[in-house]
Amino acid sequence: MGLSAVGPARTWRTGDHEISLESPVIAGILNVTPDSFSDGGRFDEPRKAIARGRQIAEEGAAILDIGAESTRPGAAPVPAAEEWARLEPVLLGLRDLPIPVSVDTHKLEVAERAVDAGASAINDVTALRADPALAGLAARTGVGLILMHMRGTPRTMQLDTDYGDVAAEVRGALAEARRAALDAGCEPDRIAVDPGIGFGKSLDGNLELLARLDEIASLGAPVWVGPSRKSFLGALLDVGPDERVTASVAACLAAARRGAHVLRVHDVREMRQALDVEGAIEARRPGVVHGARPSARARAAGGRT
Ligand code: HH2
Repeated sequence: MGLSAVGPARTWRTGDHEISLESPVIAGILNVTPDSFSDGGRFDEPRKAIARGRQIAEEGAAILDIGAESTRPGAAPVPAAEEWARLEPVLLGLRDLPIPVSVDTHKLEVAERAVDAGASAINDVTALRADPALAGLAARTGVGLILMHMRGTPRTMQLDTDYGDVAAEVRGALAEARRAALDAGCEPDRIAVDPGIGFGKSLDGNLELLARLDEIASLGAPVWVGPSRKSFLGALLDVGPDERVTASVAACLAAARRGAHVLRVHDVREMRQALDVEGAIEARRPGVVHGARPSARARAAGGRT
């Protein structure tokens, strides 16, 4: 099976943007935190964060996902004022970015300010458990909403990672959260779901969720997935976060084959190259009319590079 999205969702609307999901797209991660598990402290100066945000767009991401509070296992919560102080200069500095910006927050106050400052989507890792009013904000403003599954909070989530049937349980919880967003008035094609790789799951649970992603995609919503550099890859390969780039790309390709539409990654350039190669191969399968999105370089060189 190739990498054309297998889930029924075909577009995801976020604010004024409409993103085609005919083939998988990339959400590039920008953490403006001192303590994120992979890029903590690298972009916590606004100037550096703005430069990295622009680079992420140039490298081929369809969305920029900015976070100002780490959600790594055991992370301490950040007060809203502090979270907003980290986000504001970066959002304002990236107002003219050609791609939509999502903000990774579960706090209504931060989300409202982010939308006022130009964010097109809210990425809620609590799937409305922290503040159900986020759904009302998304409905009123038309921003996209990402509902991610997590058990408990970042402080407690790894204490209990046993599930009877992990894919069925996560699917059920996401279906419920999506229903709540619809009831609050959100339009169906603005609500994405995400199984929350690494959020209250064991190594086996993460692998099973990725293997059974088509069951999440059968909800009919755009599916985000974020295995990038996470510790289950380290557990498989016994390597630290900086050495998990190839593993992250492999996990994302496997997820895309099973219906993931939006791949949330730190390493945008590497992911883009992998998708471009897969897409070029896929386009040459007999009977496939869509799929290949030639790279910018190939387009500029008339496909002769
Ligand atoms: N993972 C992280 C944070 N936000 N959002 C979605 N939708 N899906 C994810 O898998 C996801 C997420 C954790 O990764 P990262 O942002 O790199 O680290 P940290 O939380 O330490 O800043």
